[in-house]
Amino acid sequence: MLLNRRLAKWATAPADTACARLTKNGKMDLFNSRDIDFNYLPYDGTVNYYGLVTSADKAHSYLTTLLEHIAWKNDEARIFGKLFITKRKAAWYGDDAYAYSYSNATKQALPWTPELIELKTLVEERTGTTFNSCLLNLYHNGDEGMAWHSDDEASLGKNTTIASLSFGAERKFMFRHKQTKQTVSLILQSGSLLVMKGTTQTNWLHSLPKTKKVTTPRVNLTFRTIVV
Ligand SMILES: O=C(O)CCC(=O)C(=O)O
Ligand SMILES: [Mn+2]
Repeated sequence: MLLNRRLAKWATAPADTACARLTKNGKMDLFNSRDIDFNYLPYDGTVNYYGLVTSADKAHSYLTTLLEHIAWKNDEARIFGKLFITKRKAAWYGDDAYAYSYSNATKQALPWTPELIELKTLVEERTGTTFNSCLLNLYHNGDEGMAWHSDDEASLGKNTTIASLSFGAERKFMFRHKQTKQTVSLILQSGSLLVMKGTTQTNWLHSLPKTKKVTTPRVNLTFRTIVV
């Protein structure tokens, strides 16, 4: 039943169509266009997938620059009093030295790098939303992923909008409703943008499943707004 519903969802998801359009500054934009208003969640939240927002060449060069210039650190999480060090690496940047706490650990935001400012501007132009911080994750290969969680920390406020940009290996991304347990999956391409908003974080968990099929790195940036 769940599988059928999921397949039905895929069947109704809009396909990419190649086209040219003019951007705000008058440049021709040759990337794929899709119905960015399509909601991948059936209820209780909104997830829009914008498809590719950079060319493949640019996505590759952002991956290389971010791998080199970001202050990557292994994440620490305290679960039932026991300290776990993740294989995945993370970094936290923002307008101010915001403190961000999750999994019983606190991070102090670093000042934006030039490429992060560039990407923040791109994401803000595409989404029409402003952000003041960004959490970056580096998955070296498919052995690394992220467990089910929602980004519902008090510091993000209620009904927060999170914009997620991906570079590198294509990975499956999943949502699971907290009550009904219904799942929705999509593939995040290199250079793509996904937006989670409305009541998504209240009602749905999300995860990046591990996979033996992926042997190359992926960097993900989630632009966020800290409100307190
Ligand atoms: O890597 C991803 O696509 C998701 C990362 C994520 O969910 C998070 O940083 O909270
Ligand atoms: Mn998350």
